[in-house]
Amino acid sequence: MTNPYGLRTEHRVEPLGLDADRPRLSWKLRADRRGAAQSAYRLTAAARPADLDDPRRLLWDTGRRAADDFELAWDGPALQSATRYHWRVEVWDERGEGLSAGQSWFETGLLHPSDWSAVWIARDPAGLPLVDPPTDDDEPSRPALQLRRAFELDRVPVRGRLYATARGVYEPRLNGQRVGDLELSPGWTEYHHRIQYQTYDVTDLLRDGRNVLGAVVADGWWSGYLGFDPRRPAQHYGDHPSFLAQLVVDFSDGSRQVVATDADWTERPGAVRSADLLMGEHVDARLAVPDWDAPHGSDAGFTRVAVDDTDPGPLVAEPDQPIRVIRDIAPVALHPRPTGRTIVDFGQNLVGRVRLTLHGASAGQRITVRHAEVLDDGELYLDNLRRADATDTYVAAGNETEVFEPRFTIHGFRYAEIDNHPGELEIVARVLHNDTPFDGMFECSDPMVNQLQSNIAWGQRGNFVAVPTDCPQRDERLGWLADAQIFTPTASRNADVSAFLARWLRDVIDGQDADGAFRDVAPAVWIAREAAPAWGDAGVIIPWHLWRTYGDRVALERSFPSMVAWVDRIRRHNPDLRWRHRTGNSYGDWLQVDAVTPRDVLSTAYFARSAEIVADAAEVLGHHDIAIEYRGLHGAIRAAFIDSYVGDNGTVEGGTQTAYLLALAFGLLPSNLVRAAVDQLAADIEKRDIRLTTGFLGVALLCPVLTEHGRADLAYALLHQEEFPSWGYSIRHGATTIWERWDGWTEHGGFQSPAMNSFNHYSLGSVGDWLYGRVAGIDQTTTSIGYRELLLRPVPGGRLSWARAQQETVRGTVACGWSIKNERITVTATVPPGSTAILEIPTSDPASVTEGGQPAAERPGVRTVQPSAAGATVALTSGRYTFSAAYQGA
Ligand code: RAM
Repeated sequence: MTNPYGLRTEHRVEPLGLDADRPRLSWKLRADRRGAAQSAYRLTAAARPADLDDPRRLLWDTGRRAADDFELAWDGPALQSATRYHWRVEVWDERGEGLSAGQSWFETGLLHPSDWSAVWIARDPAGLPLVDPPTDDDEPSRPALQLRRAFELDRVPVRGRLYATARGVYEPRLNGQRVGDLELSPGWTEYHHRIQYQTYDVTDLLRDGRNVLGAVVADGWWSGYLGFDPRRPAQHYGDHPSFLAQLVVDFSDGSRQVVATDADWTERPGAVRSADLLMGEHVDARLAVPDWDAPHGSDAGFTRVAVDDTDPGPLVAEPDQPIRVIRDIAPVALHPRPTGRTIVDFGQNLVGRVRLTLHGASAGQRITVRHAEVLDDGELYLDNLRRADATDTYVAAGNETEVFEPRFTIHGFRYAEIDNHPGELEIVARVLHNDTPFDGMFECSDPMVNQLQSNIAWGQRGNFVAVPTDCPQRDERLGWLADAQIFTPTASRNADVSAFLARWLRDVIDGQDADGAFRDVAPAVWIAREAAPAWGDAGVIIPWHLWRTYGDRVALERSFPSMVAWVDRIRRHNPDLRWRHRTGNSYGDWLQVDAVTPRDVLSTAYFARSAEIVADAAEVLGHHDIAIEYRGLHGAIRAAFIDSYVGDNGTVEGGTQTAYLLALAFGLLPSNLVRAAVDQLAADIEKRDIRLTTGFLGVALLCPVLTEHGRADLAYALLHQEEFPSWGYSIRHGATTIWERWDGWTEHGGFQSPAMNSFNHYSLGSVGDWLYGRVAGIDQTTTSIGYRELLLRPVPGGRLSWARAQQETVRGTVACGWSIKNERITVTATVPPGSTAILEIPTSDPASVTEGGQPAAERPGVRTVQPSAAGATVALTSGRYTFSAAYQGA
């Protein structure tokens, strides 16, 4: 076995500025032999790396513990603010052999309100009008804040940390340089409850003598346009941005100097004349203030800031991976258009912005960048952006080379139209999102299916920005709950979204009202109505998924009271257990085609599902009485469902695909009617010539339910379908992301209504979970947590000759794949140390199964080989395996 790897604290690698009381330390294992497992571990922590080798200097030592845990919450001495802790994990394998250790660290942020001396600072309204006079006649502007503060250090420090945040979005500066690489900080949270601060290591930017700390601050989510609310400055949080920061400088003799935002800061607008997430950014380079943040710069033209020295409010450390520029994309084509415009095609619908390098622009030359997802007759199709202008403009200073890259806005686009650029176009698209590690992989022999997987992953990249959004381009970009819950299983295959979703769940909880209703969106902004069925249920479903997938008990515990309150509320308002009252803006199976699933069938099914999850969660958390109560409630709702909506012959009220899917997936049918219901479902798909009718909610269940009930043939037929409506239809028509609607564009109808037609909405991409789970075969048993007991069940089918997937789980790497050639199937599996697996091998002859060329039953790590419905089922210990077996086709 090799060393422990993937050491993380609170699901992050070496996080700077944590404020969890008892951060969770975790590790993974990898092995080069079979049957490897951890039999014991020891965690130690110290103030310095070298101290980890000296038992007298340890801050914490668990001693050797016989357990196969892969995570432990800090149980050493109470953590101090602004302190780095180094930790080490030693592991013993199942033979009792000690393995070399893994080492990591985390650093705390400011843990106590009394650690903060900083106050909020903003533009002084008396000094400069909030809305600046136009710089050009037609140029209304609302300049970003440019804040500065000079200070002296009388020697070179050993350590510098900047703790900063904004009511708005900000970029910190120190001595003429940008600090860090974070974008759109502090992100978006329910600001009245939590504003996240970021921690930066600025040691190397500090110098002996004069220093200047600064920041540029724009409206962002705090005071910019939000969603489709036309008000601006939006009335949701505040009407102007402000900034708060504390720089802590430590010297070798133990002394400390603190520079915090206070009345001594000054402000003067610079080149950023306005910046809004939805509308775009306007930069006038002629108005840049040279060297304003350089050590030799001055306060000339700067005015004193306004100070808000009331309690700074709910400052919390950013708990998840921040937004960053993740990659750059070069254009695939340039299309010259009339009147000097060029439309740039990046070949991929993406989220971020462009960087333009301009050569020889004249002073005052105005360059405009507009963005669109699709073209209409060779020109940008802008109607579906609704009120989002998504337009960036740059007025050149007249230097030989100038670079324009907006910093406080973000767009969803594949095409950018550049108007009036000088000379040759030098342009790149910069892709931004929360830096959740994309360590999942799915691929197969079919290019269209691979394109589907790519479209799904790009939808995730584009919409896991600050919060899980519905779409990234129009005037919406809200954290819609149903979209998030339906996509969470897929998202957690593609990437480690544990910290991101656990953080967002706090916003979901914060939005819950006194009656127990979650909201349709989180942060709740102005859409304050009670959540609809399947929307509010996200508050129950996602914490449960984070527990199952990542073993995140903390998130489950935190959500548990609100999960109970949500289910209680439905029960209270619907004593007959059919969820027909208090259904909010009941959306049904949103954006279904050619079918209408009765709303109460859908809502009652979700009511049952949520009650069941509450019972399961109560059991996990040791609340046995609650578990019994909600188990009973679930049974009663199920009985009510059957009574009201299920016919004797297995029909489900409404007769739609989604009605059957909900009943089957959520286990709501008497077992003797399951077969009949599957047949009805299949008949509906077949009578439509293999077409789906499902909307956001049904689509996630479609292929999994068909596969589970012996109709993988239909699931594959739908996967390969290229006629409308299907995933293939959008791909055949050039989709590089998942469309909001099956009919976003059709040959017969052209574009759907621009009132609601996003080309980058991930909900219909929830089929990704099935690609990993059944096409490639990676899953876990219903009782397994964090992939401890794998259930590997690849189901070959359709026109695929091979498929494979890999995931980084909390315990290590899991992989599964298969390929078929010459009437033999090869199945590969990777099981991480400490995990076990049940692997189903689809074979026509269980006796033909070999592993590594020998009869499987005799191979190390293979515990049993048994004939089964799938063909053969083998039980495995950890390790890597390659099986081969006869294959006759489905
Ligand atoms: C749309 C959103 C979202 C959906 C709601 C009901 O406006 O885009 O996807 O959840 O409506």
